[in-house]
Amino acid sequence: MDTPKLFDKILIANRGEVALRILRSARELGIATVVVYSQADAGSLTVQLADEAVCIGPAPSTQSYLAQGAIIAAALGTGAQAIHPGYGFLAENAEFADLCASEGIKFIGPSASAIATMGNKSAARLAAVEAGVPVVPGSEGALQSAEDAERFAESAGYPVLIKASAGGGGKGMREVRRPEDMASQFAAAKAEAAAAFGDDTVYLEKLLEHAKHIEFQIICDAYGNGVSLFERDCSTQRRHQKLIEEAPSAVLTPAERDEMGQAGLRLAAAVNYEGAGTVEFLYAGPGKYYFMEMNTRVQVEHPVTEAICGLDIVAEQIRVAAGFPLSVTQEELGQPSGHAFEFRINAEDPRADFRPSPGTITRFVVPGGYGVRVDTALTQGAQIPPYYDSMVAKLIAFGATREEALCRGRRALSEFIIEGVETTIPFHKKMLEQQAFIDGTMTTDYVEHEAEKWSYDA
Ligand code: MV4
Repeated sequence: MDTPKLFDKILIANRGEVALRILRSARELGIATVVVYSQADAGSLTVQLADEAVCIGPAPSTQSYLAQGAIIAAALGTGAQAIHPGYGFLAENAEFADLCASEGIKFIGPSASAIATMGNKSAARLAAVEAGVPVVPGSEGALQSAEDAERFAESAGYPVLIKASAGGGGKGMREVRRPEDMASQFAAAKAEAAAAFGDDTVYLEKLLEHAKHIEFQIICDAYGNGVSLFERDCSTQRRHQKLIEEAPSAVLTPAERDEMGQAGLRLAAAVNYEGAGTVEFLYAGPGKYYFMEMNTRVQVEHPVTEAICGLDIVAEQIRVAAGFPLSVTQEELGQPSGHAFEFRINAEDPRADFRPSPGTITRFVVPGGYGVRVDTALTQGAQIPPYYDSMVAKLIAFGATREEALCRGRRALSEFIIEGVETTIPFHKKMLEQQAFIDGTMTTDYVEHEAEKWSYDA
């Protein structure tokens, strides 16, 4: 192995808190930073802190953060040797990863082929089966007709889920609870997939109800080394939008943790995975875990994993992309240390069906103290534009035990002041009073079945 060398300069192809998060790790590694920004983000903190900033277009994402050509031109024009895509936008776009390679720019992430395989959910499922990773009982490959779907559902038993191969993250999923609904739901699912993804391929799985969403963070280098950075419980979701994540989960035993982590690493090895990735499982009780999807990007919720592992995941991504071996071995990681929660602070109004609440921040007081981290690019007076995702901050509360982390989370939320827009802070405060959350027995259907009825203090 030639002695690897870190990049001199990288371009960050993202915005908001994750762009600032990446910039901070790059700066600590002594790497110069270039950020691209849209006209709507001209006054952002990230633009102010970057070594160089290139305006790549007007506010709409298609004309800015998704504009592959403009981003490549900015990288070539500034001499950036690598691009970190963050999450969302182009982070899981195989075509962009290929374009970077063809332009001699290192894409900080896995290969285009690994991105493409995991982006096709039925191909990902097949890769999991071949890697000996348990999957939910499902149709083998895409379904050709409603009759195929009816035959599978009769054998597996209702309810079932129709899933779009090109979907993911809950997009293009339809529950079918009765045989008489299959034909119409099958046709609707295909039409929806064709319209949303340009690919009408669908497959079927037995619906697993009242399960937890437990995902494993893995990271692999270019030398065949891979480690599991343990799990995150992401079951507190609303309409497939995660709201609270925690690490480690409150339910896995060390044996399950090792077994599921190794399953995730087998899947990564099967696609020659390099970089950070997340393998999602549905967890229905001891020994009952099933592969759902693999995400080939750094995720919003990565800080809770950093807290329990003592590792900077973004710095590790940059180092691995530059040709360094992993900084840590599985033996050195041992078992998780402590417990962490992440509360997603979205500019949404929980009193009004979580509708977006853009506007100007007139007051902004962030919590602090031991075991508290706030990842945000917001400052007082900042504008929250309507063009992008509504998440404006992440509050991470860490403690030696789950109880300590929970208590610290309550205290930090009580200090967090954001005025000028509505936020999800009242939702988080209320969730931390719920016995199901306190007990760690939350499942993916809780929020929609319970929290929808909540009222909030004025
Ligand atoms: C499932 C499932 C239950 N049974 N598949 C949601 C998006 C992607 N991660 C896959 N997801 C699921 N797939 C089977 N066979 C439950 C989920 C799921 C979920 C479903 C409905 C509402 C919220 C959810 C949150 C996480 C996972």
